[in-house]
Amino acid sequence: MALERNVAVLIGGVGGAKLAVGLSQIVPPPRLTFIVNTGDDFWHLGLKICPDLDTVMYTLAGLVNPQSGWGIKDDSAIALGSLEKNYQFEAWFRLGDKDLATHLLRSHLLRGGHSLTAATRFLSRRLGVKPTLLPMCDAEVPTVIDTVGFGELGFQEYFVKHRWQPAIKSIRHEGCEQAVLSEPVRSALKAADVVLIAPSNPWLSLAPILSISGMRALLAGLEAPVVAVTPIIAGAAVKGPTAKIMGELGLATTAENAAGYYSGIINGFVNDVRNDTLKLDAVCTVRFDTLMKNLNDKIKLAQSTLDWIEGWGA
Ligand code: FO1
Repeated sequence: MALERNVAVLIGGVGGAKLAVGLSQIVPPPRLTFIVNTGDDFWHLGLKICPDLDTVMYTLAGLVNPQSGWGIKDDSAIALGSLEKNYQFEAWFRLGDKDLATHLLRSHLLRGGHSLTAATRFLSRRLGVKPTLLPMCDAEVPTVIDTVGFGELGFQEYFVKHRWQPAIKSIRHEGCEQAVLSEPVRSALKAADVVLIAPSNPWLSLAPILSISGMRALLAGLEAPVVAVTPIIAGAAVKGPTAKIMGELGLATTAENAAGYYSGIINGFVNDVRNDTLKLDAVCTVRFDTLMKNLNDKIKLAQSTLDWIEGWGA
């Protein structure tokens, strides 16, 4: 039945991209839209870098570096090496040569007056990505992290330069009140039969999407089910700083606390079989194996989730 439904997915980077692969195998491309976090974006060396958009794009194009989960596989770093060797430039943000081509072209398109939505469509289509990829909005809404010891840091300074080690005091999304939902994002959500929230970091990857003015209200007002997949398995995150951040925010690392973050938005939550059973107010829950180690796991989780939601109407 999944084949007959429009599916829109709110998604961050590496963790979410695994579910994206599963969904892309079972939902026809015209029915599948990914609304991607751009809070991690920044201008670096004069280039616009959109890490989560690129991670989802490269993953769906079959180009992603399987070791890191970001960047392009078998890439070289000749340009970066030259910056370091010839110019003593501190290249803390690793940009491969093939990856640089994406940033060059995107920056060129943006400087030529195209929106990020249009530039993303151009790049993803050229790489053969069939589902629709949309940035969460066209305005820049950079995530700024107030830390203990280092003050406010831009997202990539916090995440890459400081290897997400500084403790977080608070997180803000600069310009989120002025940013508006793009028409393609609004239409994709309104046309969706199911909205999924990928198992990305709620505080770093999903919060920027939810911060755009009008987004929470739109989601809360949808008739379609809105279902999140747990980013927490057996008291830990599969990868990255989710558990550490929950601790810094005074939250125990439980699926219940992750689900609580989406309260008022979701009416379904896919928990993991390794977690305790949850009872959430006004939210249907189910437990599946959400650990996606291979392609089969990714397809299975995507299929089970859509089948489970389909069963609600039965
Ligand atoms: N992550 C790192 O840990 N180190 C890097 O040097 C790095 C470079 C990089 C370049 C392009 C790109 O699209 C992503 C890159 N990432 C890097 C990953 C990325 O910054 C983070 O994983 C996300 O922002 C968090 O979702």
